[in-house]
Amino acid sequence: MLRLYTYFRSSAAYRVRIALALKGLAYESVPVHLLRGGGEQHQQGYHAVNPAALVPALQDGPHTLTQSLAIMEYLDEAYPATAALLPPDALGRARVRALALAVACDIHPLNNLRVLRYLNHPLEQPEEVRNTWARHWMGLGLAAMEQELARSPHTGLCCHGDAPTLADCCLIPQAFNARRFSLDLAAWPTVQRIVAHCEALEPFAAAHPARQPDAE
Ligand SMILES: N[C@@H](CCC(=O)N[C@@H](CS)C(=O)NCC(=O)O)C(=O)O
Repeated sequence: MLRLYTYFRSSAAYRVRIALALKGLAYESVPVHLLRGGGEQHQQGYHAVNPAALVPALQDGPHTLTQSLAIMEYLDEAYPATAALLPPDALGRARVRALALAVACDIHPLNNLRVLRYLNHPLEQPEEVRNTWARHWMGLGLAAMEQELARSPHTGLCCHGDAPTLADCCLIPQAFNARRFSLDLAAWPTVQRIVAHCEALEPFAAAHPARQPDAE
């Protein structure tokens, strides 16, 4: 049995929820509320699951996995009978990983909850500065992704070809975050087109924050 420690609005958990849905894998959701009572991710019980105090974490039987990209690649390798999240060729896999990492390493960490909170306290930056920071780093990263997606013949209905890959698992949650910070995706038409296409697919819709058992 797969068990996912998740928070409805966490974009890193959202990535894994999409991957699980694309692969048709059933799982139990264990919500970890990132805000309530100072954040359940900081409680000892959760530290035993993930010492980094971050979601997601995935348990597969006795094994606990962390880091959304490592989890998604594990699912792809451990459950090969269902939809592949990486292309069959080495160059294709490198491109998909590069797009996924552009989100997971270059965009998302600068806008994570604990980073934005640190701007508020102890750095004492007002809400407005914090939001400008978030929009700046998201915009810079999405602009770079737009250029890569628009120029490559490998871009299809999805980031790489017409079937969803790890890159789409990362891009769609990041687009959700961008909208939360009032960034208009129209500035990046290829990104916007791919996001619209994927969001209309049932596995992506099922993984959406609003459809989660802990949604508020
Ligand atoms: N690199 C990690 C990032 C995980 C991460 O940053 N998760 C966020 C939610 S999207 C979190 O748990 N934040 C809690 C906090 O900032 O205290 C991954 O891809 O799994």
